[in-house]
Amino acid sequence: AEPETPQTHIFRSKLPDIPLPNNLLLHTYCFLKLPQVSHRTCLIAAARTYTYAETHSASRKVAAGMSKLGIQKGDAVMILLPNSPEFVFSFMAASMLGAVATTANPSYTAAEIAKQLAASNAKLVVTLSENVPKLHQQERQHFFKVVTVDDPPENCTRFPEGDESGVPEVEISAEDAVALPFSSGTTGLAKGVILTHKSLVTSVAQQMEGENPNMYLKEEDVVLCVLPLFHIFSMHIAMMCALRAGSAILLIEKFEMRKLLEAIERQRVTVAIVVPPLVAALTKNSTVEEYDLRSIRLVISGAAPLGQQAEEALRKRLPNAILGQGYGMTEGGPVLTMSLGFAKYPFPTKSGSCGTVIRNGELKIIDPLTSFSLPRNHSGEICVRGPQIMKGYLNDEEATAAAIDGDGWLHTGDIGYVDDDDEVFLVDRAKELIKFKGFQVPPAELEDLLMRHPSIADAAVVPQNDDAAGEVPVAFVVSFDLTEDAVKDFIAKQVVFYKRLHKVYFVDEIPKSSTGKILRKELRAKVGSIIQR
Ligand code: 4UV
Repeated sequence: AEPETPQTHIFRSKLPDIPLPNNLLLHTYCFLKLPQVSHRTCLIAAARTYTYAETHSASRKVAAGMSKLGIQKGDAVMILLPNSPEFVFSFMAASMLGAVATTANPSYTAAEIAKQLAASNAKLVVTLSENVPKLHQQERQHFFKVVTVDDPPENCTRFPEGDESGVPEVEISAEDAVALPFSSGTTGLAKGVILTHKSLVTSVAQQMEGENPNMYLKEEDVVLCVLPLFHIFSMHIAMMCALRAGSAILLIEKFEMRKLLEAIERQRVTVAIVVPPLVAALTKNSTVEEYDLRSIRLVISGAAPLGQQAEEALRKRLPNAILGQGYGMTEGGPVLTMSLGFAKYPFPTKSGSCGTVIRNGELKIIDPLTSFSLPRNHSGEICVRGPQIMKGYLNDEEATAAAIDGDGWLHTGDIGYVDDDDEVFLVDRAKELIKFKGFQVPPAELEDLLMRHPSIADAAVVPQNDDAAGEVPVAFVVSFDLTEDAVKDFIAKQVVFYKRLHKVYFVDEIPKSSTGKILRKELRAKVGSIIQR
């Protein structure tokens, strides 16, 4: 790496640094406003709403119940739930016990869940009864308990609720892990990302604190939580930031356009957290015109590139809303840059920008070949540093060292530049990762599955551009006797819907470098996949 000198080009927020309350524990910090907002609405779900006092108390009861089930400091608890009050209670309960919440997609297949259960060594799974069969099919690699938030099937217990006085006194350090989402990062299989109390409190504080908060949420706000809470984008803004602000959180369990629009209108949503395909749906779907969406004042898009057309179309549809992007990465704790258009005293921003680096953080752009930092308006790999980034990958020192260099910079694998106004623009993704509607699809995972097929000699998976999903995975396969459908079915049986292959190209060989690395750029060029613009 480049030795840091005064010539190193380091970019910072336009907002001044602030003292960070990152000695606090995550649950304490998220409920910091409890005395002022105890009677205000906190969670709005289909079945009922919860005030802040009720949410806090329910989280404590669940903590007491989990403790009774044997959960202790350092234990991992898998939350395998759709957006629901119980997701929030379980997450906060784990934090209160010094335990670690590992969140997973309830639509995962049994095999996908088994991998994360084993890697995280989870001692407890909180889920719905409909998911229980997926937990038992697999040969268990270790012992874990299962609780369901609905009527429990045989051999399971009901979602634990103890007496609030049963929350044990635990000594927890801000440096202890509190969340363990999984991400493949720049390469390889999904890995547990260790996020500590300190990293998450820092990241929320970078948005919410200061005289001019970067993302200004108010107690009167109703924040739309339709993106799944198991993914870091929703978990961070729709749960943690919204709680810290004392806003109401509208929990949508399942995306259905009409129901969503009805809910936005009825609950008078003011802040919408979205991914680009949802922006596209909101602009293209004519049913939208039947609803009054004028309550929305902020639209925050993230997790995948937002096309200029979609952005402009949404501006037309919601002329009173401020529209902008956040750019995050699970390993980044998660926010790397955020639109300053969301600030209490907003700055002007440009269309297509992903925002400006978070305050109390540093960003540099490095030349991918030389690693030297680049000045404004030059594209290179985005690197970010600050107390918010992950502690590392669970049980994987090598991958951690590859992601965070000796000077503490997290290498994102994203290519972009910083313009004259400190705004960050993404132009490409150099890493392997494929994003289907913002969901992670790690090519290495699909390649690993393909290679297990006895008739597949070699395989490579790359993204192909797709109007609806942004990107979809497609495979190059070396095989003499398989059909495209056979390969597609083989994968479809083993993975969640968004990891399914959309196309299989049969080839004589997979292009590789002299060191045996798949030449992904070459394959991406073949399918015409250029990330954006
Ligand atoms: O690890 P991950 O799945 O993480 C995310 C997180 C997005 C967040 C989180 C918190 C926020 O406050 C917020 O605004 C956004 O997606 O995937 C990380 C990769 O997704 C791509 C980029 O390649 C990251 O390395 N990505 C994330 N945001 C954007 C994006 C964006 N705004 N535009 C283009 N690509």
